[in-house]
Amino acid sequence: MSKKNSTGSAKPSHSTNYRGQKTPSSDSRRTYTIPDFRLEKPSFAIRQIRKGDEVRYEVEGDLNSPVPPIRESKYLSKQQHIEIYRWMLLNRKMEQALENLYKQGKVVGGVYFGLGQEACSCASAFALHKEDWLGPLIRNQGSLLVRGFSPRDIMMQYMAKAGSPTKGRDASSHFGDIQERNVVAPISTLGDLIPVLAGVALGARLQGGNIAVMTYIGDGGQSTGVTYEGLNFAAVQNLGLVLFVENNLWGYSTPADMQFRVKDLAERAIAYGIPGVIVDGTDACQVYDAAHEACERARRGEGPTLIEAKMMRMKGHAIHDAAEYVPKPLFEYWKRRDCLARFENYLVKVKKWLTVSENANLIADVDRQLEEDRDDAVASPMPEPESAAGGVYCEQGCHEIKPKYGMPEVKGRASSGPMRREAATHLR
Ligand SMILES: Cc1ncc(C[n+]2csc(CCOP(=O)(O)OP(=O)(O)O)c2C)c(N)n1
Ligand SMILES: [Mg+2]
Repeated sequence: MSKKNSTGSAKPSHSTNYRGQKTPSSDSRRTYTIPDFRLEKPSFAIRQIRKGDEVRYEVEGDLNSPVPPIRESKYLSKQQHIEIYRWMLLNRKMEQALENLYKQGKVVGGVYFGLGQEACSCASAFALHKEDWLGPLIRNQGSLLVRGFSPRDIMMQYMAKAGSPTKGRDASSHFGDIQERNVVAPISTLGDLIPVLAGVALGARLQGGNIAVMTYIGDGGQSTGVTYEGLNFAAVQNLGLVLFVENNLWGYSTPADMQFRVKDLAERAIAYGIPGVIVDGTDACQVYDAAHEACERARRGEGPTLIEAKMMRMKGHAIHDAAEYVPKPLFEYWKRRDCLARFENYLVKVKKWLTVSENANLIADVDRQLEEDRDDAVASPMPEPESAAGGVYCEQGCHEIKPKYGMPEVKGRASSGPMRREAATHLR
């Protein structure tokens, strides 16, 4: 029986300190840990300065701190390090090629870049197994490469060529592959990929297996209501969602400091009742290790993980945006922390896993592949005008859509009756 106080209510769960102030008793105090794997915790803030109609940003804080080393991976083999490095090189150089194609007037529409974020895209997707699923955003072109799309596919898509994944129907990265590569096409309505990917994990669960489903959301996009709904659903259902919150300090031209009050976006995991971790998004080893551990949890059926990857968007929102609102010292600070240059230095000089000539050969090989793919993409035809409406709407029966996951087989279930207890337990 609980003790009653003078007003007859149950004893409150706090005690009184020597000043007579009420303090929570130890059993009611909650403590949470958000592991932070970074080897450097940048301390600066971006301030908005307004003068009349003019708005600009200034950065305050220590911008001269030494560049952190790469953290040793607990899981990656030497060969896997080199593979990730190659994907990152391909990612960066493909985007440089796309920029040139745009300037030559060959790209239809805009180009979105992941400059500075290649480690996050490539090392995260590298942690997925074949049966897992990926839902990239438009900056995650590196994830698409790792998942098996070629630079040719991506360049053709940007040029809206007939042979592109969407046959010229879309001009940026809104394409996926639900048959072979298990890739959900990016959804531009920010946050909407989260419930979709949670649904994929639920579909797999209903088939009796737990898989990892990985998707991304930006520091801006994470404020959307659907982010909360999707992640909460995944948490409650214990679905294997691996959510990368890519905190690249800018959402279009709005600095992260003006978008949320929490210190770290990983803290939001606490409110969902799921693990949250922080990594340096410019360190491929930290990104991979966190992604690998989250994917393993997912495959064990232990539910979602939120990984905040901190880094910096090193270009404007898209090619039309020169990012003049970004304070120059911030670019200089993050340029010194370039994910590709630091990983190259780690492999060649620190670990000595690549000799200087092996590295030069690897770079030349990537250049060769990109040139071939680019020439092929440029030379390939545009769609025939008469085909414009094809594949947009379809008549019933004009092509077959094969579901990857069907309805669950439920023992003894009446054909249209409610799901019985045996099936419902699979949802836990
Ligand atoms: C629900 C929704 N609101 C607004 C937009 C318009 N929009 C597209 S990108 C963008 C900024 C996104 O910033 P962030 O999420 O930080 O991603 P980043 O571009 O930095 O990768 C906005 C506001 C959108 N696509 N979807
Ligand atoms: Mg952002």
